[in-house]
This record gives sequence, C-alpha cells and structure tokens, in this order.
Amino acid sequence: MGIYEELEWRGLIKDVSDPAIREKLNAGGMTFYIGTDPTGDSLHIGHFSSFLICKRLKEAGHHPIILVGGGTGLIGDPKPDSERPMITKETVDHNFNCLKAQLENLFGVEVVNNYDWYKDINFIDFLRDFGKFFNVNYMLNKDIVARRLADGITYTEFSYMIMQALDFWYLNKNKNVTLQVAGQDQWGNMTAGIELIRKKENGREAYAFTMPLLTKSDGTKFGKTNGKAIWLDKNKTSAYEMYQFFINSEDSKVIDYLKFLTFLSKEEIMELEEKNNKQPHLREAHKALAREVITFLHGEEAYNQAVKISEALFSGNIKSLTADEIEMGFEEIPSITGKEFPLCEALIEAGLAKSKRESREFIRNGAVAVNGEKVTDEAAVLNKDMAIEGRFIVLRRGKKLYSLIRY
Ligand code: 485
Repeated sequence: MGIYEELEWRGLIKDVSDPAIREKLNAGGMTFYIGTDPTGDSLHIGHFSSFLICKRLKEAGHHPIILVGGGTGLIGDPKPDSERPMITKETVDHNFNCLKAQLENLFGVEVVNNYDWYKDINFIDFLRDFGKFFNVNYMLNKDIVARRLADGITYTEFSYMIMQALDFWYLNKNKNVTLQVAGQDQWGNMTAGIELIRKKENGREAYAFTMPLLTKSDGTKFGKTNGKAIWLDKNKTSAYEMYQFFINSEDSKVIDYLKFLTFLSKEEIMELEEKNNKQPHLREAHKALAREVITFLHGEEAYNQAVKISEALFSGNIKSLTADEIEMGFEEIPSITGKEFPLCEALIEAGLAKSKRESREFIRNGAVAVNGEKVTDEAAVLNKDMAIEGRFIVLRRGKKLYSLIRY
C-alpha cells in the first residue's frame, strides 16, 4: 500500500486537482504546504486533523512547510454566511506567535508567514502583476464568493483568494512547493493558485488535494462539546476534558476518528473495529483514540493524569486526587465559596438540597459524601482544615450530583 492508498483508506482524500497525484505522492520527494490564518491564539482539534498530514506525508518522503497567514489573517477568508469582523494587527501578531510556537512544537516543521512577502508589494504592482491574471467572472463563480453574493461581500474579502493564490505562486517560485493540501473548504483558493502558477510561469503544473471535513453522525462539524471548541492548548482544554470528549465520541464514528486522528496501522484499527462491534461497552476503540491523540499533543504523563481523574470521579475515590487534579476534573461543575458552615447548610448553598429538612434526610440516609467519604452525622461542620491541600472540598449527593467548595 502506497501513501496515496493509505490516505484513501483513512478517508483523507476528498478532491484531487489531477489524477497524477496518486503516482506523485507514492513516489515521494515533493515539497508541499498547508496554511492556517491566525484568527485565534490556539488551534483546535479540527486543525489538528488537517495538520497531521504533515507528519503522514513527511514519513512518506515528502517535505512539509506550514504557512501561518500573518497577512491573510488581516483580511479574512470569506465564511459561507457572513463577513468576518476585522481583527486588530496586534491581535493577529499575537495569534501568529502563539500558532507558530504551537505548530513548531507539535510537528517540528518550518513555519512561514505570508506577511513577509505581502509587506513589500505595493498596490499598483499588485494590480499589474497579479490582478491581471484574475478574471472577475471566474472569481464570482467560485463557490465561496457565489454563496455570498446575495447578502454581499466586501472587496476586501473578495480579494482573499488572490492572496492565497499568490502564496502558492510565491512558495512555488521560492521554495519549490508543488503541492498544497487543505480541508475541502479550501478548494477554490487552491485551484486559483494552480491557475496563477500556470499563467505566470508558462504552463508550469502545480497540484492540490483536499481532505474531507470531520463530521459527527448528524453531519455537523466534529470538535465541539456543549458549544465549546476542543483546543490544542491545554490551558484552554485540559487533557482531562479532551479525554472525556474522545471517550464519549459516537460508537458509529469512532473508527473514522481513529483513521483521521491517529497513526495506528490499518491492522490495529481493524482489530479495534472488531472489538467496537462485538464489545462496544469495553470502549477499547474510544480509549485508544483518547490515548493516541492526548499522548501526541500533551505527552504520556498528561494522558495518565486524565485517566486517573476520570477513574477517581467514576469510582468516587476523590481522596486519590491532588488539588490541581480536582480543579481539572471539576472545571464544569458548579462551585461555591468556602467558609466554616454546617454540612446541611453547605448542601443547600451548593444546590444539592432544597431545605434543611431535606439536607438532614439526605445525610441520615447516607446519600452525602464529603471528599468521597460518606458522612452520616447531621451535625457535621465543614471548614478549610478539611479541604484537600487547603483548597477544595468535594460534595456529592447521590451517585452523580457534585459540587465543589473552594477555599
Ligand atoms: O496561503 C494560504 C493562506 C492562508 C490559508 C491557507 C493558505 C488559510 C486558509 N485560507 C484557511 O482559512 N484555513 C482554515 C483556518 O485557518 O482555520 C482551515 C481550513 C481547513 C484546514 C485548516 O485550515 O478551513 O479546511 O485546511 C488547516
């Protein structure tokens, strides 16, 4: 199986600009690029699935370059529905530095900035040297522009495809880049580049292929929980949160995700597929997915910690956790401010009981746990001394209702 066939098997090939790409990818030796705009200060899991192509193609003997668009980020790739708000130059600059560090750290790949070549192009030269190669009719017919015509698109965003085309041309000329890869939404921008290279360089061929968007079974974008994106920065999405995200992925999609997001071999994934079909309750495929992605992103220690927190919360063995681990595990759980107060009042404040009478009843019946240990004394009092590392008391009522007291 060549790399092309492997990518095909993983479901990573959507559109190709030329059937010759199969042979070219299998032969190795191409320099290719994939780009992102610095619209935020971290990449998310969707970006991760795209950027993994760098490692896959590198291992097949190709040379990757990553572009972070310090220039295009100031303009904004048209979204299907509406104009993007402009971001300040300072923010783009800040985001650029964050993304560059993140990408270098994860993939060890050369990162280039298209601002470096735009900054020297003046407006007249731009119109003469590049604008002349773009027929407005051709631009209007590109999917992404056509979809915006009814509601309107500014000249600024309309020009975006010329910039991305110019990048491809520039990298082709200066870095021998002959292939651009991206998600399927980038097809129009990439083919614009292929044509620009052809026109400016006497018919020289360049190539592009797209990867499908990762979706959930209902067709919506993969990569969000409760409306929140899954970020690669662990200060924005902890390893524990990421673990929960992957462990809870849909049974019907988990094999697709393994193909997209891991380097496990075909044999390994097929074995997991069989386990997922025969014993779905063991969640072997989900666990492998979580392990592979989190270890790649944050290392083995962070992964082990995520498993430890998950197990402790599942079994109720809170005492085994450090205060930092509690903080991670309870990020989504409501908390109240700590003081010295009777347990039966704390339960009400925390929303775990409606009245003192109900509180006492819960305590008496053994339904209440403090830091994972059942408390049946109705007169129990909570204070900072009981808090784990002086910081947290974890209250539980019943099997699943939690609240955190922060000291
Ligand atoms: O020369 C280039 C300049 C900018 C870009 C690419 C080449 C960025 C591109 N226009 C873009 O908007 N990319 C998206 C982003 O930055 O978030 C996403 C794509 C997705 C995938 C991912 O980047 O929507 O399909 O390619 C890496």
